[in-house]
Amino acid sequence: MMKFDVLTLFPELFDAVLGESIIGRARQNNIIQINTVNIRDFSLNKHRKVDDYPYGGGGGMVMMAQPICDAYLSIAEKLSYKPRVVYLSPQGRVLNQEIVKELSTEEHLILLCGHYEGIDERVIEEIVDDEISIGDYVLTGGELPAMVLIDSVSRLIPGVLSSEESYSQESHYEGLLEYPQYTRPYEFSERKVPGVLMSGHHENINRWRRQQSLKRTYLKRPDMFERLSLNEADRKLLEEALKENEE
Ligand code: 21W
Repeated sequence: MMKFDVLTLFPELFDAVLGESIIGRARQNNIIQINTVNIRDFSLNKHRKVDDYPYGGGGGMVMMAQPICDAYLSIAEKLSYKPRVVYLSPQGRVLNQEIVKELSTEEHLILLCGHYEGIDERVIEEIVDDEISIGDYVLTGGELPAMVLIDSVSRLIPGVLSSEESYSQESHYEGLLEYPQYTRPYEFSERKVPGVLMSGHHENINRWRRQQSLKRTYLKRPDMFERLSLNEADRKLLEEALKENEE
């Protein structure tokens, strides 16, 4: 079973998102365990204060080292091994599927969520092994990024996805975008389902889907396309698709 412990000031946010659907089911089946630790419970202050003014002045507040480190120790002191501590931070390496895969090989992750103000740098020096961002835009805290990380890592844990659900694993893996999908009715708002999908000819269907994936990646995600090295067959498929586009 893979374990996640989350150090946060907002533990209530997690159950709302990670208690439902695929992740909720995986938790019920004991395939993953997600535990939140409220950093505020480790405040030594009678008002449960966990932040203070920054040395050197300037605006905002900084999360104090002591409550965070004590929250961490409340987990770590029970263990005979040292779990990897990931700090969700705008300064981290930007999360991608390769990093997700790497994290999914860990037995136990401790995720530290900071807040707008940021945390005392000595916490990072003392307990953090890895800093991860989810992209170059500004959020109000590390909670949503932690949930993104848990969701993306969990779906790679064997048993989390059903065999049908893991079927749709392949495409982003290979560095290609998904092909377009359709379900009933055959005609919606005067738009019909592509004929090949109605043909029952599975070789043609697979060829068409591959072609659509290549075309979409080329047109919508040139950055992803650049990293591909296409074989002869795929090059021909794409060329054919782009010709049709010109007509
Ligand atoms: C936003 C924290 C801005 C800190 C001087 C020094 C975690 C995040 C976050 C946040 C600041 C991630 C300051 C993508 C994100 C996160 C909140 C800057 C002010 N002044 N991935 N420090 N985007 N964001 N602190 O925002 O915690 S992963």
